[in-house]
Amino acid sequence: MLAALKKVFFFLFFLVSTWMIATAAEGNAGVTYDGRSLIINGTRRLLFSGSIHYPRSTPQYNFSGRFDLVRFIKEVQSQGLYVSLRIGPFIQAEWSYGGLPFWLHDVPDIVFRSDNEPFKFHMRKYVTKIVDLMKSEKLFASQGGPIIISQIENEYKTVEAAFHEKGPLYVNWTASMAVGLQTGVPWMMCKQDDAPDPVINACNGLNCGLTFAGPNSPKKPAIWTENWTFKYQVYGKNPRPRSAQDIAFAVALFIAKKNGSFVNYYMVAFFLMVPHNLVYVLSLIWKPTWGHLRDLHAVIKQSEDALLWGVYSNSSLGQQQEAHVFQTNSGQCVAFLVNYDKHDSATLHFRGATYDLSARSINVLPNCKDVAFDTAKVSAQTRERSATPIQYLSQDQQWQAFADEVISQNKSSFTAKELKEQMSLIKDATDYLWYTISYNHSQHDGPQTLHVGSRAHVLHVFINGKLVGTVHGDHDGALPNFEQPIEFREGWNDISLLSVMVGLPDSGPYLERRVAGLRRVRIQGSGGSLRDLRNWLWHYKVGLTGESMLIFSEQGSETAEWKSLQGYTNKPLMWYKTRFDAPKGDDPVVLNLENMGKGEVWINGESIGRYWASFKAPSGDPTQALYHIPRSFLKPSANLLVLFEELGGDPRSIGVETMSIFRVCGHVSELHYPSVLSKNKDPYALLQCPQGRNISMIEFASYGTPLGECLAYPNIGNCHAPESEAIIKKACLGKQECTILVTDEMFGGDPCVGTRKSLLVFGRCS
Ligand SMILES: *[C@@H]1O[C@H](CO)[C@@H](O)[C@H](O)[C@H]1NC(C)=O
Ligand SMILES: *[C@@H]1O[C@H](CO)[C@@H](O)[C@H](O)[C@H]1NC(C)=O
Ligand SMILES: *[C@@H]1O[C@H](CO)[C@@H](O)[C@H](O)[C@H]1NC(C)=O
Ligand SMILES: CC(=O)N[C@H]1CO[C@H](CO)[C@@H](O)[C@@H]1O
Repeated sequence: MLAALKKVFFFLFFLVSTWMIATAAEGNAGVTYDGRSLIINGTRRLLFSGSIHYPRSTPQYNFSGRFDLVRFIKEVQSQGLYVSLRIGPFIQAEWSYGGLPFWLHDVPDIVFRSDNEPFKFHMRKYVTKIVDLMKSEKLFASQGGPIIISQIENEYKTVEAAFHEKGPLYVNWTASMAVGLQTGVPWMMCKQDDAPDPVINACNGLNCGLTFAGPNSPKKPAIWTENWTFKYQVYGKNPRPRSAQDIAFAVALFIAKKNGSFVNYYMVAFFLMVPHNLVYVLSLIWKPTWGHLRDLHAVIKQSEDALLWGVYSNSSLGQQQEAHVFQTNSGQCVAFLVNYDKHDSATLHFRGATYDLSARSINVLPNCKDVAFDTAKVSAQTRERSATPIQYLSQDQQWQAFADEVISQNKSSFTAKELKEQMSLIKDATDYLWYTISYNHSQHDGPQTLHVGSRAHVLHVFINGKLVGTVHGDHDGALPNFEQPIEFREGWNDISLLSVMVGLPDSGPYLERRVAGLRRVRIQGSGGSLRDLRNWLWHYKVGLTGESMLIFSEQGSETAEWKSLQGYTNKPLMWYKTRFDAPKGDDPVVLNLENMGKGEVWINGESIGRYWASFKAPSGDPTQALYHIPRSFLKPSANLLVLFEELGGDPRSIGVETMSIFRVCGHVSELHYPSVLSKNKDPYALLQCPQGRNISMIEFASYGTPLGECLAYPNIGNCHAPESEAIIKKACLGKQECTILVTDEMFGGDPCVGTRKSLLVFGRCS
């Protein structure tokens, strides 16, 4: 089908897959660039790619064992793919500390990402180490390897002003340090419009076709390093997916208007839970986005010569309409007709012909005459996935429980007469810090109210070992603030405050100065008395008892005294343990944690991430309920599942499920364009079940004016070809895939002359 080579770009932390859209490589090795594109082996190239943060996917790599970067890049190369190495070291990536290791925080006099000697020393050491590692394995394209470009820093411009005169000095230093390493392939900086020569300034964003100011030299190509395919998803918020039409519009506009020649989709892969307070449940492959972009890439590939070697011109075709044209001397021509109008369609006149454009759409004319692709018309199928419960872990006897300790002063590990900053104690090794104190109460004092102000993410308040309240902040910046009347007992009381972080901050200037943990603790009496406890003698303990036992590992779990489940459900600070067999087959495996509170899960000792199902999004659902268990973490049977539940939940509500595509849907009108990858001249709907599954049922089919959409409830409209269902059943039932032309002939004649018709069809896979 797609004749182009498949190429992948790997970004250190960001892996990028691409279809190389190019003619055969020839000439000198190595990579250069000009104002049009990267030049690989002497040839201009149009590139599409997609990112993966490889430590978030499996297998993971450090520089040894699972984190073997060299092995990873060689694997990419063996697949015939290219690599774009985004070295950082700051990568943001919605990752704890933006990818910087926490020990940097403790380097004396350090200021991150500034013209600061200690930071520059460690940055140079790291970047040199990576580059030398790649060079020693001959992995740069200049050495015959797959790495065609590298990136230094990440979106620095967004924080640069905070560093005053040291910002520009740092930018110049990073550029010359990187270039000095002589990789033989170009360097880029994303979101750094003044990237010093010869470093290429690249764009990140949702709409680089509109927002990118362009390369800062006519000798540099337009590169889009992060095209956000999905909006950042955080606990307590609804998911914000991005439509296939919107992404296709943005990509086509970047190529047409900004002369773009390299687009990287951020992200394309399915991830583990990430450490910061957000979740990615993203995988483009089963969405219509995937097929729609594949079709766009194919059209762009057809026009590669005109795009890379043609002369560019543009013209206005109306107030909100434009044409962008690339034409070579030899007559190759591609045109992009753009309608920016978000609400209305437009009729455009271009080179003597008339074109009807939908609202906010781009039509691609690979011969400057016939439309081959419309960003607003998705011919690709929509697939629906669902989770099928395989095993309910609902039996009491399946589970064992271990109660973690509420730390009172005699269990603490050190003391201080102040409220300590949290991150410098937990050092990214745990989320948890205990602050405890003894408080002498006399009934004469009357009712008391406890106030605790925190700059961490969650706070649990225990009085004499009992949980009396939990408060938490949110991604918008709200901080945990506890204020509640407390019934202290006469005499000494233990106040145990468990301060919890959900990962470290991931961005912003002066990350090393950020503070977290408790800031204020006061007890207010009814008579107006106020005790400020900030400088009392505080007792501390870093981390949980279960964590220090490595209770989630096979060995560690044996050292714990597990109890039977009874009496231990819906209690805070509980560890639960069970075993389960891997589901058969190779569908992705997930754990359904919908009814749990907040915590973390380990499978055979590997964390699959934090969960926070009790923090509901406005929709009323947890932001994420299903947690992916990579198959590579599983053995056929008796897999160890350990979870820590912070707030209280019932592990018997947890299920092991598999994800599969159960329904496929096509919604294609007479006006849709067939994919240029197919031989069909007419629009068509393609229904395709995954390998090993067939279309077992047609749930709905109507050619005419059906109501509804894929993913929505369908119904027959005013116009309906009565044979629709029978015809489609005949074409599709029992097959893995079927193609249905969207034409009158296919459906036994025109059911309503003069009306625009479409086909809406839902098939079930089993
Ligand atoms: C690197 O990965 C291996 C597993 O492949 C692991 O044993 C080792 O502890 C890791 N090293 C670090 C520093 O995390
Ligand atoms: C450049 O061409 C040579 C010879 O055809 C080939 O071995 C090499 O892999 C090519 N390099 C890249 C980066 O495509
Ligand atoms: C950075 O380098 C550019 C030349 O690449 C120079 O024009 C500029 O003045 C330098 N900035 C600083 C702050 O040194
Ligand atoms: C690094 C960065 O800014 N990432 C962005 C990636 O894309 C999402 C949207 O998909 C943005 O919200 C992130 O901020």
